[in-house]
Amino acid sequence: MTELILHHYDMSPFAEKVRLMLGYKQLAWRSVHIPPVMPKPDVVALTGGYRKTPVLQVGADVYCDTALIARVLEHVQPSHSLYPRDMPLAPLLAQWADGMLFGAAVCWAMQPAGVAAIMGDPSPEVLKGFAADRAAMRNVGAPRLTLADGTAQLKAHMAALDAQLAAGGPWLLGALPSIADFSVGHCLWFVRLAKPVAYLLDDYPAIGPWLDRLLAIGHHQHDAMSSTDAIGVAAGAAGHAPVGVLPGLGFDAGQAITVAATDYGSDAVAGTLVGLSTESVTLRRQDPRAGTVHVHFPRFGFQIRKDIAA
Ligand SMILES: N[C@@H](CCC(=O)N[C@@H](CS)C(=O)NCC(=O)O)C(=O)O
Repeated sequence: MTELILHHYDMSPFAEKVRLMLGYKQLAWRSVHIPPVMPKPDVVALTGGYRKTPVLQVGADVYCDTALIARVLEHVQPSHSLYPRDMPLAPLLAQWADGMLFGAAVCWAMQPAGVAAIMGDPSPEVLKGFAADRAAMRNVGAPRLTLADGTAQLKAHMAALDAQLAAGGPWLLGALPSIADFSVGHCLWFVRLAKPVAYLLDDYPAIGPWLDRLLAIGHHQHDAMSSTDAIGVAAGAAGHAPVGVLPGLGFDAGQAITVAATDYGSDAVAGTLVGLSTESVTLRRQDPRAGTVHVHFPRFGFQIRKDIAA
């Protein structure tokens, strides 16, 4: 099998979600470190404009968003399933965590003392650049969560998660880990990383041991790769993962389309539609360095539009 190449950076919570899923499935991977802020020319060469972290590359197939990356890992290694049969709501709980819980956890963790711990005492210039980058990523008109909003929401979420674990366990939905554990876990990993404000976790006694258990899974075996080499892997790939456009979903194979996230970081990626289902959408695009790339997105949380400019 072609190698799994993860484009990520250390302090990214969503990257930690994928690193832990790779660990759980005992899959070896290549690690490409990417910048945490724009510009990211080597990421964009592969994705066509999507800039969020992480991205999974398999040859000339590029998978955006951890909800889809989780499905790919499940396909590559079905054992240690992220979707146990008796936990059908696990992906929906994961979606909630990746949106609502993540927003509240980041709001709490990114207080000044937390930022200093997470980013290693950044200079005022670095901090200013980071804040400007994240502000530019917010969709026009989307209100920013205040600390008061985020704190109240995080505490309410934590109380519910703590009660759920106390009532059952050892994992969120029962005897086995599921995608929900990894989605909740990366958010609380980030709160822990913000050491001076991580005390919030202490008020929820069932959370600490569960988070210890999850993080003990680790990241399995991984070797560094340069972003230039990763682009070379795409350019040299023999083909792409099979995809097809299902009928009745509003679009036809071969159409010029754009795909963009609907929450934030909504840079549109343009290309030709080659894959569509209720779960995912795939477009084909050409890049001068990466060659013909298939870029895949989940259907949930993304908008497809006919590209009238094409
Ligand atoms: N829904 C996305 C969210 C990814 C996300 O928001 N990642 C953050 C880092 S944890 C990000 O992209 N930040 C801006 C950046 O890295 O450029 C996913 O599941 O992958």
